[in-house]
Amino acid sequence: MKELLQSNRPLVMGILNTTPDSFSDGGNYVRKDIALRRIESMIQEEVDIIDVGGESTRPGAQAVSVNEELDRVIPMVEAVIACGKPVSVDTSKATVMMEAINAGACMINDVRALQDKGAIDAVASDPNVLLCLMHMKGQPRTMQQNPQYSDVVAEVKSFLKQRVEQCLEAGIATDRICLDPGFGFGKKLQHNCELMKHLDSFKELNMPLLVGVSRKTMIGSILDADVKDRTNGSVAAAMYALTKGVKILRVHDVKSTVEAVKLFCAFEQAK
Ligand code: 7PJ
Repeated sequence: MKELLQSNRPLVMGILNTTPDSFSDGGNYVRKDIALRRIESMIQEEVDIIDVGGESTRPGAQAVSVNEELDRVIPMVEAVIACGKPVSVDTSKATVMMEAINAGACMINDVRALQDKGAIDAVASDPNVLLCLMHMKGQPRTMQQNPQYSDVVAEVKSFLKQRVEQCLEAGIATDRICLDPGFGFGKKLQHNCELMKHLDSFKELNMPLLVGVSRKTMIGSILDADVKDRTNGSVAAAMYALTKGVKILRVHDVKSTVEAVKLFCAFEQAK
């Protein structure tokens, strides 16, 4: 799957959330049924990779147990693989990483950048699995309580650089890693905007960039728009990120984003 990161066009990563708060009604069967339909529709919309998450990392979210997360995530990993699509797993727990890799996940996407116990070793154990290291300041429950930076771009970059060094020391090859500044994770609007404007400076880290701004508060704040009215803003922000050299877009609205990426590529490929 390493060729995925070497792709010469931008990739669209579709979000598959399996946390109960994202499905308002019903028991397990209904939730799984909805999730399976969502997988199928994303594939029809030409998604490149599906990111399965079982732990809510939104501001204020509570922790989930390993078993609960496994129960949510693994069946979905299996379902995506059965459809023949690459799957990544959004987790910070070493056990979930191991089980996801065993089930065939080709990428681990960790908002805690493999800082939890055993996480680096879990990813290092399979030489083919890809990895996304994301920056977060603080912990989800409290990270939005007045985060402060003297230079947000420098601080995020320096954190990611350190995490990359740890990964390389553990034997993870550079061509397996992509980096993410972590929009909204311990950042105020001004920090998010500054990171967005200076995304091109992350090129100095020599790794593909993944960006997730889809439907986030930063979009809502700028547009004064509810979550359900943030699609256009999310796509616009994603296109701005592409002009800064971003490789992977983590999004809810797959169809709109795939269409926008096609236009972006057509213009970029012109003489
Ligand atoms: C991100 C993520 C992100 C990466 C979430 C949400 C919150 N993983 N997981 N980057 N965000 N790599 O989607 O609103 O920005 S969960």
